[in-house]
Amino acid sequence: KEEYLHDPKRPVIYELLHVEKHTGARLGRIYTRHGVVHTPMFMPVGTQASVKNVSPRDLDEINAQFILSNTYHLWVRPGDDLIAKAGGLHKFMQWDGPILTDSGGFQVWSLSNNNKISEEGVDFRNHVDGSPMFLSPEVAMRIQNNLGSDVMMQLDEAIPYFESYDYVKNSVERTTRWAARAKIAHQRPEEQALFGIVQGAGFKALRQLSAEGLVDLDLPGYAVGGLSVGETKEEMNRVLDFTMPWLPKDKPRYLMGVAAPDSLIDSAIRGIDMFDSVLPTRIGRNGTLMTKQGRIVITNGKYKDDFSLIDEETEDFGSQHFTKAYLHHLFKANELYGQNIASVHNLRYLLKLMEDMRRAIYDDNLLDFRQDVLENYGYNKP
Ligand code: PRF
Repeated sequence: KEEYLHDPKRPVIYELLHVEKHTGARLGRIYTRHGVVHTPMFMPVGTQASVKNVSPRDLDEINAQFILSNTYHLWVRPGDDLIAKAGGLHKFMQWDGPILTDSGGFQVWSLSNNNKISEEGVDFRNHVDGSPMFLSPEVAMRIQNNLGSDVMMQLDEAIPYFESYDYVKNSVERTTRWAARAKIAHQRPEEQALFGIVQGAGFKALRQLSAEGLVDLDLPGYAVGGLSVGETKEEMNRVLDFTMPWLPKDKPRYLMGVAAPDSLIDSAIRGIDMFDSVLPTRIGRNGTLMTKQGRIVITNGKYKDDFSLIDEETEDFGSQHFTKAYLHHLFKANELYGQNIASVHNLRYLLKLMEDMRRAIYDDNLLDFRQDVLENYGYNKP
């Protein structure tokens, strides 16, 4: 079916095509003003309006569909006004596919100093020049309206997983009030979709409270936040098991900050449609490659004279043209091109994993696919 779903009042439309027979995995499409994407899908991260070491042309070549960028970083530098003046983030960075921007809720906690949270918002000092800044649900919306992203995230408090019940409850209630304020502050609800973020750490009742509060706001999509922050994989699966039933079936669901191959599959099985993580580009620029046979650390001495291709099974340009010995040399000699080769390779590995996963959902054999990926990637091996 080729027809383009369009509704002038809704910037993002989710179309559910198929639910896998033996799991809850969903095959779907998300229609945005910058194109249609197939789900479940993975978004490469371009924190500062650049996917590190990867050009928009590389992204096209490896079939990246959707990328993520960061409100916090672009606000601190170069400033959302400057990007608005440039004609918006798509034009500024020359990526004309869909862009999702995270709200800053997570980055303020992980990067800045002297954070103080109140009902109004968060006071902090930024990580570039230490100057004081104040981020509120309204400010996060103004910035993202200026950036012009297709999907904007509400400002949330990303709570450490092991906080007390009382702390998490107060925080979740505040995050829901912040979502309501974000919805009111939104300047362009017909052009940019605002997603809510479900928090609640490992508490079943609080995940429910969070999801119900956000679903009442009738937002165009929902994320699950506060996971992949140090809890075990079993805990993450358990939280998804009791959180997903509260989310509407006709809206996209996004698990923030996850890219381990087993977690991508196990979360898709529980009904997640969207993922992002810096993992592939971060480990890539440090010389680690993701392959079907598991991780390769290319700086290891055993690759010094290994003249086999980087990865025969992944179709990015570098993997198909260069030898492991060559890439080993580039990293040893600090040649920056090596970082591009490894980052593009890792992204293509993950995008291919998602393509294969979509095929497995369509064919109703996702559990076999899971087994195959896990065994080959090296999970549960001694
Ligand atoms: N909230 C926001 N961004 C995030 C997270 C979150 O909880 C996470 C958690 N893994 C990653 N990025 N706003």
